Amino acid sequence: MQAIELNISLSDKKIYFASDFHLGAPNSNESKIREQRIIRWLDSIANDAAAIFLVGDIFDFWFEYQEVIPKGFIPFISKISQLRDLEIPIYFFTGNHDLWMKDYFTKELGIPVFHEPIQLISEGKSFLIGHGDGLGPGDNSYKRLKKLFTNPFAKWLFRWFHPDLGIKLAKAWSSHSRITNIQKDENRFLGNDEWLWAYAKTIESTTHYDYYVFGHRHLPLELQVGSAATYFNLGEWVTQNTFLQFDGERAELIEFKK
Ligand SMILES: [Mn+2]
Repeated sequence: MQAIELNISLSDKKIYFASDFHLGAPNSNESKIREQRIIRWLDSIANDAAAIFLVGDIFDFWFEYQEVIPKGFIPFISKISQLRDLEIPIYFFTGNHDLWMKDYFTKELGIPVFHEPIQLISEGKSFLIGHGDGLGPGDNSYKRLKKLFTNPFAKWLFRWFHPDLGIKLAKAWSSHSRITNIQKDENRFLGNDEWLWAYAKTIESTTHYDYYVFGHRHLPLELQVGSAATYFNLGEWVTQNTFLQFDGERAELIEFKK
């Protein structure tokens, strides 16, 4: 596990976390409405954001070719660029939908892109932050798929499809995934079958973190891990619009309502 220590101190500022925007899904019109909501959220936190962590599945599909990136998302990327101009640190994580992100945002906007969970220390509190795909028990069909998705030969092969074809294929695949057709019963708390909660408990048995922050599950969760730690799931922005804020003392899941 990659562990990077980011020392961010807070005075009257906050650290913000959100994930699973799935920009681009399920279609351009619905995505654009969501994109504007995300921009309103980013505007609302710009004044007091010490850092913003976007914890994976930002895009429903993203692939960086040598010279080409997918079309779209100009309003979102422009807003992110404005926040970087204000010198707000922004960190991207890849999720299972945008794991082919490379260094485009790093080179253009100075945004680190993490492919694995990282450690964050702020105001004496420790965080383990990651998208969460493939962690913990279960998620076996995805774990098999991830082997293919990250296989160098498969990526090389995909890259040589014309992007119009490759992206079309990818969008067709992505439309089968659960975010675009959220079922009510997928939004139930699964108790001991919550894989990321189980993962957090396993880590906590050897290494203590105050907060475990994951996405991927698409269900906002705040669960105790042992006696001294908390697992937060960030939810998603198709129907729930939830984010986590940390003010130096407490971490709180909040629904964005504007
Ligand atoms: Mn997702």
